[in-house]
Amino acid sequence: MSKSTSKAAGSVAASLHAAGISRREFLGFCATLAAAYSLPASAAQAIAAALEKAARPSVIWMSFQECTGCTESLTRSHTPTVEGLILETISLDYHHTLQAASGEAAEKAREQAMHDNYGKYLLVVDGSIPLGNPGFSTIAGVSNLEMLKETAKGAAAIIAVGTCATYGGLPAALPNPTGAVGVNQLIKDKPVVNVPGCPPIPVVITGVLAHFLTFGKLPELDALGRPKVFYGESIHDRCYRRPFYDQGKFAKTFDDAGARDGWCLFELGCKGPVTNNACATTKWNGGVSFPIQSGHGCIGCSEPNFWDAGGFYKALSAPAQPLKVGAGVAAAAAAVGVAVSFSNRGKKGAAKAAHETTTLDDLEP
Ligand code: FSX
Repeated sequence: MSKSTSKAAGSVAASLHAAGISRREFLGFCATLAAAYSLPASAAQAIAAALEKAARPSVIWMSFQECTGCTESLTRSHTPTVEGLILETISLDYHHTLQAASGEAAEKAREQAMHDNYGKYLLVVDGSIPLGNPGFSTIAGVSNLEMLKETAKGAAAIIAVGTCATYGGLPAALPNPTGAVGVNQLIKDKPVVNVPGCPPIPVVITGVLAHFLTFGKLPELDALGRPKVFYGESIHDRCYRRPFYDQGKFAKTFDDAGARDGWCLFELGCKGPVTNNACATTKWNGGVSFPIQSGHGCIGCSEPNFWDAGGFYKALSAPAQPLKVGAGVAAAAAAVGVAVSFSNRGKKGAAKAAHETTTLDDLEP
């Protein structure tokens, strides 16, 4: 957490310098950001210049009904990280889990940050808000709903982090005993960015913050309020096992020969085809791996109502028929692996035509 407790102070450049970040590392991050946002490579220099001049914005982070997985994801990924750098470049003025202050001192820090940065601070929320009873979840004796409304008033924008804050998440699983809802079901007069995932990918959270730092505005959102740059494609679209799906090669158990050879996990319940997220591209733990790469299907944790959308090990509707792929193509696909998964995006139309359309509605409750 930033040492600053009440005011956004200093520039991003000063903070990075103090953190011992080399120019080369910094430019590398800017190039990654430019690529993520589909900007030309030359934009990296402009991003670097903007970040170097940017004032550190005040960020107030509120945690409601959640498991702390979102904060764990962000802070325990790897150190030092670009994620960590971004945390160092903001003035994180309030965060229950990370701040040293407690009790009245903690609440005073929140009030001070709100007062000093009224209309300019970013509000990050993780966890859902219970509407069933104000006493279900409180902080310093204040209900989550009241605290959200009070803190949202002076926010420039709100970032809802995690599936709980975006759609209600696990606390909203049937029968939703606390009446849990997400932020954008309550706050209608402020821009709200949804960053779903249970938990979300660290670099996606920090990527949204970096976008705000760099461009002074929030990224382009899709119909569900998610940044298109990270949620624009399904995991299936970018999955390295995709060539095997297109060849109709599916693992039947988690330890059969197909599974060991990296065949598609669709029949074992993988929800990659109906889940929009960046796991297959940014991956986790510094780009080391992601669930499908470690042998488990995607559970669709960044989609609304994923917990009630059917069994994690129950397959989506099966392909009507495998794509007709010749032996030569199959051999090439096996040989070139990841590269083919990208080229296969061009076959998406054919794949769609040959397979039943699958949606979360296809899952039996
Ligand atoms: Fe929810 Fe996050 Fe899942 Fe947990 O804060 S998105 S239960 S990882 O912790 O809110």
